[in-house]
Amino acid sequence: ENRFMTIGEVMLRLTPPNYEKIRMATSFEASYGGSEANIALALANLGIDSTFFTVVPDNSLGKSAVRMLRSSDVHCTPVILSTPEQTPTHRLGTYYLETGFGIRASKVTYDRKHSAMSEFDFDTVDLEELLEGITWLHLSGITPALSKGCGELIMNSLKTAKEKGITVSFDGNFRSTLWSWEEARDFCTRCLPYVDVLFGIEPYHLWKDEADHTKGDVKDGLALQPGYEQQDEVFRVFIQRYPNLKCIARHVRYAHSGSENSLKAYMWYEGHTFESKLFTFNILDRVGGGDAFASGLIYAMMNGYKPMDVVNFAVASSAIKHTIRGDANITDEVSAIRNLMNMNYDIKR
Ligand code: KDG
Repeated sequence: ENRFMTIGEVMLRLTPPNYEKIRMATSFEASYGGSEANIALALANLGIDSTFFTVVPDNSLGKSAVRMLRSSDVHCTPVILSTPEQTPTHRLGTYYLETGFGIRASKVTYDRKHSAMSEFDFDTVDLEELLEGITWLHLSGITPALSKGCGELIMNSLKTAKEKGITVSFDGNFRSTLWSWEEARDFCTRCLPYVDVLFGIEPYHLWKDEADHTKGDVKDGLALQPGYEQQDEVFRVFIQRYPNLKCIARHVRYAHSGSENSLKAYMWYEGHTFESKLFTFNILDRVGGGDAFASGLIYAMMNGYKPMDVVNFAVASSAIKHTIRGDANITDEVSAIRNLMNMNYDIKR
């Protein structure tokens, strides 16, 4: 049986209602987010045995975050409720989200410094024990950006997971307000040899050496939208350098006017590059789209889907998430995603 685990920070998310800007807001809607927590939630909702490990303060905020995860059947028994002795600042990381509308982009403001997770001393955590019985571990580039201790936790988890023969997925998830791209690149380069399934290589400049092989992919530090040939070439460069990678997936957004968006994905798997269908939809809440893509892909791989179905299921999962308020794809019917995956979506012109 598949047993999934992920490690990361769960945060309180505060959003002004009705697409208001923060300056206008007289109230905030409270929910919870965090890339890894979103994935744990999505997989639990799809019926996967899913465990989340984090540190939250032992107060109402921390406990509410855990309660929210448990209400979707995420196992949170390894969660550490930290006391003021363990983490003196004793706080739950928070982020404010100004939800974009049409041409106005969403904006995230973090208030997460000195959170319980980032201050915790993980030397006391027995990773062998934590990962016992787990078959798939997912990690992301957000956690190591929080503190040195969190970086070591992620690196040690990767090593322990490999020793135990656990499948490891990793999402680069670059957050420019948490660390520099040089720091992110150095960390990701160290962790890639332990990774089986890689997401979030969009900021090609994270691995500029590799990007240089792919002529013209980077302009002013930004990745250009690739075509099939170009993406295939990028994947091959990665595979040559990190032959341990079994799957690399990248989802690409194409913005249209208004709130309409299209999404497709490319995936390297079993020696080939697969290109998904293009899905076009209106956006209600785009935060967590990448996490929904990752959780969809993990679900499909765990269930032995054929490669084209893996990539289409992953994009369908992300497309659905864009229509759901909140960070996570809480769709609890696999058939809803499968139906979308099988629909003949094409670009509207
Ligand atoms: O992918 C969605 C995340 O960005 C959101 O849940 C918040 O984890 C978060 C972060 O650190 O940005």
